[in-house]
Amino acid sequence: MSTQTTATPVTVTVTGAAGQIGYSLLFRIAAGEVFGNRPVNLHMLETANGAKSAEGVAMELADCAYPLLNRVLITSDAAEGFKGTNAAFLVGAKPRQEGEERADLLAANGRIFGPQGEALNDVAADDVRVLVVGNPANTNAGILHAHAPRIDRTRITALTRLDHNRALAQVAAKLDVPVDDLTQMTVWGNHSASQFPDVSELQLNGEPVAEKLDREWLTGEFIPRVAKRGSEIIQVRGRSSAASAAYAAIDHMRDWVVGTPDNDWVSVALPSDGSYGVPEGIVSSFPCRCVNGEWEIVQGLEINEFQRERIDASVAELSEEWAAVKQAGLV
Ligand code: NAX
Repeated sequence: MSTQTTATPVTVTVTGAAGQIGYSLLFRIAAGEVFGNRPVNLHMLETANGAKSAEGVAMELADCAYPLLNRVLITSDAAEGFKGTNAAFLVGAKPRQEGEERADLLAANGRIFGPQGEALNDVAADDVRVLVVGNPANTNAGILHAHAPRIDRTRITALTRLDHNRALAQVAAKLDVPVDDLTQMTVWGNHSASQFPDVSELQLNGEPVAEKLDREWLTGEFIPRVAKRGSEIIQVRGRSSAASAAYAAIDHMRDWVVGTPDNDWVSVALPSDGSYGVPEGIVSSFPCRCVNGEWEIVQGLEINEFQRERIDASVAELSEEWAAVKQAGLV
């Protein structure tokens, strides 16, 4: 990296900055965990109600005296928050209320992500990288994509890295091996209970490992445990995953900036180009490599009947969400 590049500040926007994921995420971004030595201009985009709390977080950021933290902006105006942004973490979303239908949730989020997509389209930097964390993350990213035609398909992504990390951790514990020795995990589909964490291509120190994992454990424990881990955390912790979600978001964005290792890939949700039978435009999780700053879906993997069934089930759920969004006139 040249001195010039190192000295140019990167503008990072975090929506939902006053929330619990934001509270873990902002400090790590300011510490240089995503962009290395580049100074950071941090834009905290919150609702009017969340702005005061965001100010408190900004005070704590100041108190850390981060050498790389160049400037902090707090705003409720999307056009201001996304102005010149190089990396946008879209964490703020409308949570599901008790008794609320999924269609209502989709509609409420459509009203957030449509205008945010338009603002990103108008004012973000040309090289913007967008990561949607707020749920329903895949479909929110789809709404954003529909409202931001200037931004390339592969630059609008949703977070399934937490599911990917959870899957790696479960297998590492089962085999009693360091998590770092495992490569080529894949999560397909939606960031929801229908997701398919897939060990078919998983390797342990470069050797296939799927046959060491019995089918009963995979279908009876591993897949449901990873897919429902979010609910398990809520049950035990009393609140939803926050630090692990922030950590995964950092992983996702850092890999996008520095690239993935040659012998590995990660799980990324992005608008489909038709790969693996996922209808074009549906935002699904795929195995992806980052090459020269661009996500590429890993091609040529053989998909057996067991995998096909599970990928199709999750993609069917995504297609239903997308149909509901269209029916509500949100795209
Ligand atoms: P919190 O409720 O703690 O924080 C959300 C924040 O977003 C609040 O401060 C709120 O004021 C703000 N907000 C709401 N609408 C906004 C808007 N239009 N513009 C800017 N800010 C807005 O939630 P938190 O625990 O931080 O979770 C945030 C989102 O992440 C939720 O939608 C949650 O479901 C989702 N998650 C996604 C995960 C993933 O892997 N994709 C895992 C963790 C998490 O469940």
